[in-house]
Amino acid sequence: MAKIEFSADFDWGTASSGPQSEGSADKPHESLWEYWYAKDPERFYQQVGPKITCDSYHRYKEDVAIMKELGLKSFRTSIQWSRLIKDLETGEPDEKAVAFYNDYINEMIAAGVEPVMNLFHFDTPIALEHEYGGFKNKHVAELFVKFATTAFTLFGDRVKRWITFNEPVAHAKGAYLYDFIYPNEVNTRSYTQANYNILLAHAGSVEAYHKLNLDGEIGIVVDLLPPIPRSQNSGDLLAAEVFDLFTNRIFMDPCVKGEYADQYLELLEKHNCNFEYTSEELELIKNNTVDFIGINYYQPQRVKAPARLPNINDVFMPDWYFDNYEMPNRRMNVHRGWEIYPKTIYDIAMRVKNEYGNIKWYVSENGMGVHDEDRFKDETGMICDDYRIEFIQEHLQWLNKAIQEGSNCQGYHLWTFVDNWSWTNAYKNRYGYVSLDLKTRNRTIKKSGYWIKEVIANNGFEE
Ligand code: BGP
Repeated sequence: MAKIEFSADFDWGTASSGPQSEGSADKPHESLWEYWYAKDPERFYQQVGPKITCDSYHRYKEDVAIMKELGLKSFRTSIQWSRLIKDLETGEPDEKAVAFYNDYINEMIAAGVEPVMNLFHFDTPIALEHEYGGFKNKHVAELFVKFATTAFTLFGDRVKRWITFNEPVAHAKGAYLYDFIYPNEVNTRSYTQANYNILLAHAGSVEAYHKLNLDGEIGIVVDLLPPIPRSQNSGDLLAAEVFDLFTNRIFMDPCVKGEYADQYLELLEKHNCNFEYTSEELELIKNNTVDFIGINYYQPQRVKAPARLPNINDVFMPDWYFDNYEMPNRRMNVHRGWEIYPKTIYDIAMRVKNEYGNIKWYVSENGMGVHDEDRFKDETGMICDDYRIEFIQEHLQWLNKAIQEGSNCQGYHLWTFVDNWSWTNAYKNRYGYVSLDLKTRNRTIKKSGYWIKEVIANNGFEE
């Protein structure tokens, strides 16, 4: 047996988000999710919405105590725009929210858990979606920078790691391209413009943060997914290239290198779906690259050339160029319907090293969602999630290999800490090191929680 060893300062943590863990108590505004659930509960698993979630708004002290017990070094959650900001136009904060986030952050710091604060986890205040069309409108990007500046000013003396957006592409895809997030539009122009405006909001926030001269760093979390083509045929290779442009390089290139890939801009031009921009905005993007990157990884993206060629009258969609490839005999997590393929985490790590200047990065999400985990309880009531331990172990082995080969990866955050509410899937898939009882909202550490405690204490594990 060989030891898979990580450095003593490797950042072992977990990730969640405000809208999935806090609950709605005391919020001055409704988020997109609260509004959408009230309007259309049928779209949510078992018709369960975000009103209570983990109730961390009231129970965060219990969460932090368990983090401390497990030895977890950091925790990413998000500050909800719709909670922190009372006046969305000026960025003036809500007093109750300021007190809550102050206490939450102070509690983490006192427990030796570094707070990693994200500013957007798919949760636009609904008023901004209705009034302006959300991120399709540049004014919303300006309002986001005001919100971010308020957060930096209030908490930047203690929060040393900031994230502007979590998976911006996923949000824009869901809301404006593929109809899985309210307002459920299907429009490639809306998609490219929203992505661009989010990039402006991001770059403006990076600029604002750096101007404040605080002692800390700022980055973004993306789901960088190197696509795996079905074959080396030209159609399959083109599928992979275009997928890569529209989902990975669309944020990685401007956020790390300061500009879009030419191929991406050429494709938009060719299909007449370019976004509106100015040269000053492009300067802002160029001058405000990130200090680090967070990368979420769950499953690989296999692609193939599309089966059907578009009709000349069709409106352009990026997937004119690619279809998902469901490779026969893939190893699956049947609960979530996602493939399990740990090697991709190594490919991601080496891509960051080779194509993105070996920028500092960390695994900001990775995890395994499973149904009905109560089935796996032992006589003490602990959920024995050996499948999760195996899943994490395999990913860590590949990650460790990449670190040995020079990739600048600084940490690993599991999705998630306590089982939380997951958008339209509500509580269907459980991901945590800690389980959540939906009746009492009580927390119980799972076997994987005790396992990671050992890993952290030993800086690794035996293979
Ligand atoms: C990521 C999101 C998280 C979380 C996770 C698990 O993409 O950043 O918010 O939800 O996926 O996915 P799901 O909840 O859909 O099972």
